[in-house]
Amino acid sequence: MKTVRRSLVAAAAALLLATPLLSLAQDIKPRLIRFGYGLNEQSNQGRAVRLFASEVEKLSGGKMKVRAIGAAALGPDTQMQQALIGGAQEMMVGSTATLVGISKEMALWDTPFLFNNAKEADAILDGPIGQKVLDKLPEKGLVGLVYWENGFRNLTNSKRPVTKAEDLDGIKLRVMQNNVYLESFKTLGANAVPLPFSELFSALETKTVDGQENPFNTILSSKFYEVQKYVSVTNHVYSPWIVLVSKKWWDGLSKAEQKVLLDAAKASRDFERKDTREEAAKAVNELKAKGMQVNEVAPAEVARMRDKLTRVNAGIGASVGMDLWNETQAALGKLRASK
Ligand code: TK8
Repeated sequence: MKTVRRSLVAAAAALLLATPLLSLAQDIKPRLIRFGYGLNEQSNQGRAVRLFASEVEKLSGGKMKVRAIGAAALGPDTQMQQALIGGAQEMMVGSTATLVGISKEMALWDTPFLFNNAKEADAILDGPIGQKVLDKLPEKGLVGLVYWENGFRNLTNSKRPVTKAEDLDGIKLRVMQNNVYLESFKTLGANAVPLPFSELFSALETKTVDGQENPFNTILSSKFYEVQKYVSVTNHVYSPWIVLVSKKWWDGLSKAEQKVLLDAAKASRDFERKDTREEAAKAVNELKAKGMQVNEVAPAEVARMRDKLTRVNAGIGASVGMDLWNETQAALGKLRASK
């Protein structure tokens, strides 16, 4: 009798424990997610995509699988965005800057010198303003889950150290396919040319362009040191990456499946930012060891660049809407005052 009772209790307990698993099993179907990205597998982007993939597998009990496809094998950012909108691809991560053609509010993140440090970037991107910008995506056929850190961008070129804006004169500089970047570098005096990232290495190698700008991590992982001599520490803009889902596909997922993706995306964001910051801190020395000549830009010269670039701010305000622009400035003012 005693054993019967004990086994009954055990069975009841097992049933209780299994209930959430049962509902999970029903709500989560086998899914294959094609996840594209632009950098190579050894990059911070590649590492974070792998973390995302393993989180998705874990949280879905092995049912949802991520097939990570890097090095722009599914095309540059803009092409993958279209594939997501059309439903031919499920997910991607890429720059917010290349998304402005689809969702103009993204241009907010192109504002030169918007953030003074990563803490400000995290607070704004993960707060109500970042969410407001993400909320504009569904009407365009995309769902934005989280922002990752691409990072503060710095200049490289094969001609000369850039210590002031005037040094950019005549330098053919690749920029992302984005008007704010194009205007910003024209304003500073460079001969700015938009090109997809996937074509950048060979453009630098063949001297189709003389220079480019990207965070230290990317300069290192994409081996730009093989084709560029000078790094100038300008930190001219903080650029985010954004994890995107095809809305067509997302709408067909259960709430439980959507939660798996969002939770995994948040875990990947936290991992990615930490990993990227650790790598960035070491990258300058590695770039020097690879033979690059690194120069700081004097604060007074950075301030002059900044002044020149305030001209592009009016255009950004107009395209993202003055309400959003003013709200962002106010939030930053508040953050800075609370220090
Ligand atoms: C990768 C790009 C890259 C960006 C660029 O697909 O294009 O320079 O910084 O990270 O989005």
